[in-house]
Amino acid sequence: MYFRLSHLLTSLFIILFSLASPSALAHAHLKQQTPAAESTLTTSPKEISLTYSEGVEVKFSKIELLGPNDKVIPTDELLLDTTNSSRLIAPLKVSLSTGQYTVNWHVVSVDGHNTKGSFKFVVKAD
Ligand SMILES: [Cu+2]
Repeated sequence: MYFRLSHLLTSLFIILFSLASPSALAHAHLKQQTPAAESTLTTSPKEISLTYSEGVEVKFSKIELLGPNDKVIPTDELLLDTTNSSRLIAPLKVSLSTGQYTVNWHVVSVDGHNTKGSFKFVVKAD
């Protein structure tokens, strides 16, 4: 009986420890984006904005915008929102014409962990 109980306690400790591990909690997950994923816009956006669950390091983060035929669309220097260290802004240099666009992002959160992802949106600017 004693052996079984100690075995159970050890398992419980391992489970609690892995749940409480900061590395499992502190990654920057994308919470909100503008334009919204899978949305269709009738006018070109002025910027791409991404809001994360954690503060991010703008110097080590990247937003890439691809247009129709995977053509790279130039964006201005990536900015951190001055009032929200979890929000990145990529101002657009050009007006987006009709087509499908892909945003590929890669960020480093303030705890040094990397996360990445991508989403698409459509512009129908007729
Ligand atoms: Cu992390």
